[in-house]
Amino acid sequence: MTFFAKFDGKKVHQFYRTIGRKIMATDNFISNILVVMPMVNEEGNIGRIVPAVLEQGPEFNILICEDESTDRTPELAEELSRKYPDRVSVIHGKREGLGPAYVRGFKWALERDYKLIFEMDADFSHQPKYLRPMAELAMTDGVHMVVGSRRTKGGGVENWDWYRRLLSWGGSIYTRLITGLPVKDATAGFVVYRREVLEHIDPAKLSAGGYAFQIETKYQAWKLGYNIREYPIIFPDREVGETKLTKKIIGEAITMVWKLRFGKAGKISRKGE
Ligand SMILES: Nc1nc2c(ncn2[C@@H]2O[C@H](COP(=O)(O)OP(=O)(O)O)[C@@H](O)[C@H]2O)c(=O)[nH]1
Ligand SMILES: [Mg+2]
Repeated sequence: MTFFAKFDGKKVHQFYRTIGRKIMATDNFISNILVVMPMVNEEGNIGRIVPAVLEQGPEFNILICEDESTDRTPELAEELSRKYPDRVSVIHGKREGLGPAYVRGFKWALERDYKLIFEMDADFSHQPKYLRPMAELAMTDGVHMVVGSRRTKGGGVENWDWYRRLLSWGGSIYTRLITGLPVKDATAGFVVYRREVLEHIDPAKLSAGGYAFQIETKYQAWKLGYNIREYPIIFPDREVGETKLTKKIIGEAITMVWKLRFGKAGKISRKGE
């Protein structure tokens, strides 16, 4: 690494981009997929979303990351893992936000032999029917990460009020303008990574609790030179249960992009280098 560090940032990224395409992303078999699904108070969704994901094919497995729910989610999750012992696992943690829940989930995934790792919400906004096409795209040559995108041709949102639309639209444009991240749906949370991407993302630099976490992971992957593609998805609003989006989470995202652009958080190198 010291050798490449002599180049300026741009060349380092270009170098990774080139090797990324040529060496690291040429294995095209779909196998062993883990869908990491964070949940707090999802008793109205958990019983339907888990089988709906498993139905997409025998390659799909689920890790439920449950944090301090006050409804029946923890018991229902345990029940499902007993019902599908080889395919559904559960970990419970402190309720610190989506970011820390995913960091725990990714660590769990990397300790095991999964080739593709998904991030997916439990509330059916991320529709299970997209899992397979996104996995297939992620396994094509030269692609490392696929973002289920509301802002690429063919994608969109359903049943959103003007406030959520404006927030999502403004958030994406703002993020791209300040950070330069070449992803149209910068705050998207339906994402699949090839395992090597997560192996090289530094969890110590993922500080955010909410949406900003989505920006941080995409930013790191891009800076490391991984090739990110967007797959169009239709994103209906949740029908059951309540959103956990708060003003605090929005505020965190607004300041995060500046930290990525100008602060230490944005100085990205491979983990341990
Ligand atoms: N484990 C865990 N899951 C969370 C936390 N906050 C939100 N979630 C889950 O993350 C997903 C997205 O949250 P949601 O409330 O739907 O956010 P929205 O889609 O932006 O309104 C859902 O599956 C939630 O249950 C948290 O602190 N810990
Ligand atoms: Mg949601």
